[in-house]
Amino acid sequence: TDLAAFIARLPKAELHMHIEGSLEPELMFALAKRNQVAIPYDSVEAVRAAYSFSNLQDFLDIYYQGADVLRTEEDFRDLASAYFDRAAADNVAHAEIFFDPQTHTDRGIGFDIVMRGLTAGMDDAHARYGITSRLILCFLRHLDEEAAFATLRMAEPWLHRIEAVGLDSSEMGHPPEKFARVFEAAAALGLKRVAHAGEEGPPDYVRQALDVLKIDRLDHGNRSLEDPSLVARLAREQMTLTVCPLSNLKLCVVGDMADHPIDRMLAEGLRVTINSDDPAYFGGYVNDNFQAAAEARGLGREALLTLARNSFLGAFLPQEEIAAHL
Ligand code: ES4
Ligand code: ZN
Repeated sequence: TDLAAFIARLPKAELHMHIEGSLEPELMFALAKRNQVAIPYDSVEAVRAAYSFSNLQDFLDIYYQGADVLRTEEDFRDLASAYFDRAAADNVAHAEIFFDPQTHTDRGIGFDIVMRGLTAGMDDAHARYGITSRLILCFLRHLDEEAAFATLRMAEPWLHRIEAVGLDSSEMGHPPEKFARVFEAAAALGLKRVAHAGEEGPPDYVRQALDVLKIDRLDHGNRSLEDPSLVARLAREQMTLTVCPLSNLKLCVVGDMADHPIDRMLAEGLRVTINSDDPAYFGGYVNDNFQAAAEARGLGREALLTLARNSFLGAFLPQEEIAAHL
């Protein structure tokens, strides 16, 4: 249709995408074979059939298991390259990619293996497609502060290739303040800061992310809408929210796409963006997320253009590079 063509042609930045969540079942099978790793599925169809979740934790259990096929530098490079092929097809000009080093180092895969593979894929994508990208190192919030500090120490030789730190995994019971000192140390190393907050957690977790972690960008943030004074603050500060419509549907953050608050967020003056989160698990890449939200909420070209412009305004790029995309 007309709108689908408009979405496809819009240049966009993707600001919320977990690289381990872009592992498609076909690549999972290929890597399982290459590395002789057993997986608990006998077909690509069986893998897809297992992707039925009713909350964040159900998803995370399957997602961490899928990542077990990632073993070598080549695996991480292939994973990143597969994502960038899809991103290029969706007219993504810039991507800021989350990775979860603890998911790998806790299995005995070296931090350097992960970094060498992912950065090789990023450099290939720049050469092939002109896509620029950055890495955001996420701490797993269900693990403790000391484990996060150990991960930050492993990152120190790689700071020239890491733009920011983030916080992901199980939100409930793991408030942002648990990582206050880690984020303070990351800031002292010159890293920007983001955090998942208000996906399942309450508005108070969003306030903690702002006030204690001093975040530069808010991942999800949906439940901020329950607190009018918080919404007013996010709008006043022009905080970028990285919203993920298909993720919200699959993880039951919204009951139906028809109830997604994306247009309400725009109407409140929030700087919202649309992103794919874990595209291999949630049923689509960034254009699919634009399309699903646009159809369900009747977004027109003006709203879609605002969402795409917001993605560049919220990017961790120098002002002149941002201006060149607007
Ligand atoms: C995630 Cl959707 C989501 N939330 C929290 N942590 C995550 N890790 C990967 N996807
Ligand atoms: Zn996420």
